[in-house]
Amino acid sequence: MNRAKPTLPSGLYGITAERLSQGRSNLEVARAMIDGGIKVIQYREKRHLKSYQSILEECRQIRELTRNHGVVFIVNDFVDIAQLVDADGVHVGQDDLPVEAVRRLLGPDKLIGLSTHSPAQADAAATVGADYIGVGPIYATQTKEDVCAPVGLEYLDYAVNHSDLPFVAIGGIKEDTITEVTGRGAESVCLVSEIVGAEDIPAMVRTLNQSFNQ
Ligand code: 3NM
Repeated sequence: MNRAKPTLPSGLYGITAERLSQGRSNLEVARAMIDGGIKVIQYREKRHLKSYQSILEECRQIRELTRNHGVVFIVNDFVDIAQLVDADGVHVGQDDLPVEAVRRLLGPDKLIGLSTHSPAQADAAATVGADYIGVGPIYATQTKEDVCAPVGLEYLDYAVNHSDLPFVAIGGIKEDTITEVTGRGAESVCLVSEIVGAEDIPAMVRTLNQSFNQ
């Protein structure tokens, strides 16, 4: 088994969000995203919405699926679950466990992503040892409960020109706006509700992925 540290794949970055998934399970959504050709999936659920045991079981199944398809698997926030299922990495927010602490738990060979919302946070992320950053929210979003006001395309421009780390643009991006984001130089883009809520997820992923070639 290849245990080398993965890098952030370019292209679309998928995140689970069961309450927006039109009755489909996270596993079904993950499978559909992979059918569409997605190369990285983050498991993201709030703990109060399901038991920790069922979160572990879902992550175990998605880990197996992603491994079988060579897809990078990241767990949002739950470092213990990421370790238990041997995920490729963990994504944390500014108020979650600090990156240094997550690194101590995961070791050097796992990916650590950090959400950032300003140029200062982007600059700090490299010094604390994050492997990649989230840059957002680019536009207004209802998907993340406690997120700050949109940072707009200005922060994206900063990341394109100055980020020392690979980054994924996120927040309120839709099918009709993704080219504004890719056109400015974002090589990795995350759309949550637009993908998990799509009637035909593989078709949506294929359509969105074409934006990177325009
Ligand atoms: N993180 P949608 S915005 C999970 O800005 C997440 O850090 C954000 O969902 C950030 O594509 C966000 O449905 C939700 O707007 C993005």
